Amino acid sequence: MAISLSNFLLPSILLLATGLLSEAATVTYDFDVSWVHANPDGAFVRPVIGINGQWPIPTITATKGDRVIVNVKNSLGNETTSLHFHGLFQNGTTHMDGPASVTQCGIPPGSSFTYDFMVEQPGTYWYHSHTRGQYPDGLRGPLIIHDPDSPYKDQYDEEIILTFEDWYHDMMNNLLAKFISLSNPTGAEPVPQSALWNSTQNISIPVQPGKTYMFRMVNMAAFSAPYVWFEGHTMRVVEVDGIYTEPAEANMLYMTAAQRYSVLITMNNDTDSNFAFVASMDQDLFDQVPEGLNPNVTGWLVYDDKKELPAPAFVDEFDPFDDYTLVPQDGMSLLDEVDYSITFDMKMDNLGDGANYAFFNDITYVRPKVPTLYTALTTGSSATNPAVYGVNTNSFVLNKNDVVEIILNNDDPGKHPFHLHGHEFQVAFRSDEEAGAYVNNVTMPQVPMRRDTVLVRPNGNIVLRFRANNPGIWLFHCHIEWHVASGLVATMVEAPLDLQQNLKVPEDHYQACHDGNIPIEGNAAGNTVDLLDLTGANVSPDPLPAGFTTKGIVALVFSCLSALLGVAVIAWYGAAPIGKAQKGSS
Ligand SMILES: *[C@@H]1O[C@H](CO)[C@@H](O)[C@H](O)[C@H]1NC(C)=O
Ligand SMILES: *[C@@H]1O[C@H](CO)[C@@H](O)[C@H](O)[C@H]1NC(C)=O
Ligand SMILES: *[C@@H]1O[C@H](CO)[C@@H](O)[C@H](O)[C@H]1NC(C)=O
Ligand SMILES: *[C@@H]1O[C@H](CO)[C@@H](O)[C@H](O)[C@H]1NC(C)=O
Ligand SMILES: *[C@@H]1O[C@H](CO)[C@@H](O)[C@H](O)[C@H]1NC(C)=O
Ligand SMILES: *[C@@H]1O[C@H](CO)[C@@H](O)[C@H](O)[C@H]1NC(C)=O
Ligand SMILES: *[C@@H]1O[C@H](CO)[C@@H](O)[C@H](O)[C@H]1NC(C)=O
Ligand SMILES: [Cu+2]
Repeated sequence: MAISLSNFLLPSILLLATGLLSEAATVTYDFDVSWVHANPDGAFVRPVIGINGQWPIPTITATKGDRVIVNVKNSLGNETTSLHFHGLFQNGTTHMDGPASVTQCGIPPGSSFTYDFMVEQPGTYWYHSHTRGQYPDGLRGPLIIHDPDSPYKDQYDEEIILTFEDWYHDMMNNLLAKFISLSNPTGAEPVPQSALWNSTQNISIPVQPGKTYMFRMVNMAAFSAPYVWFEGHTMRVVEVDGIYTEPAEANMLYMTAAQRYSVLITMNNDTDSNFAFVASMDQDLFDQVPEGLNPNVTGWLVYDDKKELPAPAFVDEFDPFDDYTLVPQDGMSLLDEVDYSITFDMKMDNLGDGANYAFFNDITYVRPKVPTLYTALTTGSSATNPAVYGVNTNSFVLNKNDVVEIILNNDDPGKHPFHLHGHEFQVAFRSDEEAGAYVNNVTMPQVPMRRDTVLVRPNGNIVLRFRANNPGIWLFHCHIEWHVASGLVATMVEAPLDLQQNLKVPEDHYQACHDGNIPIEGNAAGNTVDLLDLTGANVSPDPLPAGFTTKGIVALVFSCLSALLGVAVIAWYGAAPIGKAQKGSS
């Protein structure tokens, strides 16, 4: 057990003695993760990842101040797994954050692993697999932290959880293999077959006239961002990503993958009709819209179950609420003295294997041999040198309590939702699309919106700020699962020496590494002697051979398909050895 009983009881008793402890409880979940079958869109039965034989998987619920324990047994048989509790700071427990190869080893089939942490943040969260490309196969569910002191608790009668998902008929493993391959040089992402509300379609929510409901909406999609609206009703936004906001009226929201909104909706006073609510997937994200795709999923607010469920009216123009205008209810002002500024220029491009990858500053993420946290814990004073984590983890070392700024220039015509683990950030600036790189002459809001996942617009930029007040290893990444797989990930190594002093990793975490044959000491390559020798580290494929361009690859692939240029293909393979060869790097 991570926290020994006496360690845990002592502070509790102290709190009790000072009369501060009201009802802090320990909430325990036993999760046996295994394959089950499901058909959420009514069109196709497929294997999905369930918990305790069930799918959809359970909601994790706790109250602010509780301790949460999740005992995971991996019964998948053929895949490793891990769980991330999206949006929770894991303050003091970075080893419970979940990303495999970052803060833990993936849990191999047959192994068990305990997550054990305190929840101090009220709000709407979710949990999902953080092992390569796995959550869209079904391992994703809501996580709700109740707040006895909510500023809005007197303003609604009931709360309703509403999750959005995009749904693929094929399994992620197959889709990933096709996505990152020579035959997909443009990096076109697989398009889902359907959209779901609450892991199904056509849901009815019985409502009572005059009552106010708080809808906790979570976008658990792999890729998609829906426009969301309730016909005949107005939403009042009161929480984004766990941050209470000043109430803001909205008729339509745009929710990127991983974002959450709590909205208050007051029902009409009569029961004359029922009302549709709709999520319509933003088709700008799709390179090619397959014929027959229905991007919409509908549900109904049902005032009278004897009356019809009306089809939603078509909306011709999407004009969603701009989250950049939200004001946190606590009034926290802009962090205006920046200690450390990081600029990320992000782009998508091909590497020598012909596949398409995503880059921050020309680096595409490749997971290290040793989980980054274990490198931080075992490299002594060298832990403050980003080199020990390996080039392809794209690591940045942050000093404790510095104000950190991330400037992200999106040199790509796509929209991307960026997420930082371990923190919420201020969105100090967000440009319009096509604004190009950030220029330091803008006016920033005095009280900026805070959240943990934010959209950057096509060829636009964002500026995010946070205080490095949470020692740990925290990923910064695009929350489109395809782009995680193609490398749009960087690593924040926050106060590593502090971790060496204070963090105790429980034995079952190392056991998972042992079971999976993964080294737990030394630099990213597992070298415990010469910490700056990264020979053998995992690295990305070589760059394209000189003279090849994306266009060239497209032409080449087209030629392959028409089977005319077999000779050129052989030359191609000869010119560029395929695969993530493990070779020395500095
Ligand atoms: C929801 O309703 C639509 C329209 O009637 C139908 O095509 C679809 O199959 C339904 N979905 C499910 C899961 O039953
Ligand atoms: C793992 O097992 C599931 C369920 O039997 C199967 O559908 C899936 O294809 C398997 N995955 C791999 C990578 O073999
Ligand atoms: C949606 O699913 C959650 C659990 O995931 C459940 O608590 C909630 O009641 C469902 N909402 C509706 C409207 O059915
Ligand atoms: C419902 O009735 C209440 C009380 O009379 C009133 O304040 C409210 O505006 C009405 N709501 C609507 C949507 O008409
Ligand atoms: C989905 O909804 C949008 C917005 O109302 C509409 O324009 C579109 O035609 C709908 N698509 C389908 C297949 O119903
Ligand atoms: C900021 O600088 C850019 C590029 O130099 C310029 O186009 C823009 O007008 C400037 N904006 C303001 C508010 O000065
Ligand atoms: C983490 O806890 C420390 C000590 O209580 C506190 O100073 C810091 O603000 C917390 N960080 C976050 C992100 O909540
Ligand atoms: Cu992305």
